[in-house]
Formats: sequence, structure tokens, C-alpha cells
Amino acid sequence: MRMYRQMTLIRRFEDRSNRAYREGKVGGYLHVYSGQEAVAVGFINQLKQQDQVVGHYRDHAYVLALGSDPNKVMAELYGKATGLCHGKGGSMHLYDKPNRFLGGYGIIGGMIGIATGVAFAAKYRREDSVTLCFFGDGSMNAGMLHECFNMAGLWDLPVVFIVENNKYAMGTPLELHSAETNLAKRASVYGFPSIQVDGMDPFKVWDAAGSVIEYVRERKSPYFVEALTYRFAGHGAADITDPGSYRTKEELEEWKQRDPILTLGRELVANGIATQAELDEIDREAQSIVSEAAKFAEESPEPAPEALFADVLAS
Ligand SMILES: Cc1ncc(C[n+]2csc(CCOP(=O)(O)OP(=O)(O)O)c2C)c(N)n1
Repeated sequence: MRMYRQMTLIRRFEDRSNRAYREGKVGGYLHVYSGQEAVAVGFINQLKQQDQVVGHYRDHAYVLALGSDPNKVMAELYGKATGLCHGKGGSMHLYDKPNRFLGGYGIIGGMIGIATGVAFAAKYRREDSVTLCFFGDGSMNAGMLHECFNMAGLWDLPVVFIVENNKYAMGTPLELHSAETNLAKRASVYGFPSIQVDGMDPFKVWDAAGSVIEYVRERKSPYFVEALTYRFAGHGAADITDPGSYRTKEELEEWKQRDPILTLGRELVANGIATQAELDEIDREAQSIVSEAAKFAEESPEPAPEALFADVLAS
């Protein structure tokens, strides 16, 4: 039920943030996670308090699953002073240290370097923590991935690398950017195990996440997960013509039949864990939380001009 609640909140949050972007209320760029919810929620809910997460720019889901305040997340998208990063990060660059989110990163492959460093620090300090690193299939051929996979394998770092293979890097299909399309195979040459999981099935993700994270925690060594998933929206909210230009309506409809929220809801009802009326109520609650978040963001002040010079570090 907790997963269902979180996935519904994320979906409603994304609907609302996409709308706010199109209304011109959100600046910069914005990418929604709709369709991929089972991946973030399944893995994050298997973490312990001491673990941390690093992600890519499609990052609203990670902070919401980790427990960040939706008001602050929405205010960050609006660039307001009350946002998670005081309005300076925006949609792609969320950061919430108290909730163990060490950043969403816009540079393809960049998040892999950060996560590897975080895992190295945890090992160096002899901490019992696991780092999750989420990235898209567009990162698979970045030099950073190969350097970091090598270091993680060589030094046995406690990190779970998770590629969210949603079939496209922006509009480029996987088979046009990767010589080997079975991405899970890539870890073997760096000396650590991998698994391919159906990222549209919340039960399969949950089970895989549990055993992978336990393995990494016990052995203090890396694991690579390829989650096969799909994004229902286009690459980014600014791309009005996307997704029509590179994928068919039929393909999109086929994947929507496997919507992870519908799958989980159906199973909850079939097994007598929830009634449809209870699921509808969860959806109404999620809608009211995101409406409240949008109101909070709209009514919040802009950052003061002097804030430009705060939090600027030089070394
Ligand atoms: C180093 C670098 N090169 C190019 C880009 C431009 N860019 C933004 S998103 C993207 C594709 C990412 O695809 P994927 O990782 O599959 O994620 P998806 O958007 O499909 O979830 C590219 C090439 C970038 N952000 N960073």
C-alpha cells in the first residue's frame, strides 16, 4: 500500500508539474517520470536510514519517494525561495541531504561519478551504507560509466548502478546508440554481477531490489541493474512535438497497458488488500497534496537578489 500511495503521488505530482511548466510558471527545463514509478519506488523502499541516492535529471520521483516535502519540491520547480534548494536548483537539480538525496544531475554520466565517489567515501569511513545510482540508457556509452564501473569493481564499492532503460535517449532508440542492447551484460567485464528486471512490474522490482541491496550491503561490492521501463510522456516538457516524432501511438498505448500503478492496484484489489474505493481515495489525497503544493509554490516569494551570493563555494 505504501508503494501504491507513493507511486500515485508521483504520477499526480508529474501531471501537475507538467501543467505548471506549460503555463509558464516553471522556468528552465522539466522532465517527468510518469511510467517509470515502480523503479524508483521499488528500490528506494528497500533502503535503510543510512543509505543514499544519486540520480539523473528526471528526479522528482526520487525525492518524493525518500520523503521530501511535496510543497518544497514544487516550490523548487517554480524557482521560489521556499524550494528544496532555495530556488537555485530547479527541476533537474534537486538536492535534499536530510532525506539522503545527494542530487539530480543534468550531465549524462555525471551522476555515476558522484555516486561512485559517495560509495568510496562510505567504504573509506567503514560506514554500513549502500548508494543507489539511477541513470538513463543515454548514459551507457559515456566514458564516465566505464571508468566508474572499473573503479567500483576494482575497489569493491557498495553501490547499486541502476539503468532505467526506457528505450530512448531523448529521441534516439537504444539500438541506434548501443552496439549491445542487452545492457545488463556490461557489468560482467568489470567483475561484478548484474540483473535485468521488468521495471513496469512493481512486485518484480521490489523483489529484485531487496536481494540486490542485501547482496551489496553484505559483500560491500557493486551490482548493476537494468530496469526495462518506459516513459509515458515525451523527453521533456518543452518538447511539444515529442513523442510523436520518434515513436508510434500504438507503441505508447501498448506500454500504457502495463502501467505499474494499474498493475499494482489490480493486484491489491484481487488479493483483498484494498478495495477500489480505497484506491480512489488515495488518488484523491494525492491530487489534493499536489494542488496544495502548487498553491504553496505560487504564493511563495522569489529568492532575494542577495541570495545569488549565498551558498557559492570557492576552493
Ligand atoms: C554530457 C551530456 N551530453 C549531452 C546531453 C544532452 N542530453 C540531455 S538528455 C539526453 C539523453 C538522455 O537519455 P536517457 O539517459 O536515456 O534518459 P531519458 O531522458 O530517456 O530518461 C542528452 C543526450 C547532456 N545532458 N549531457
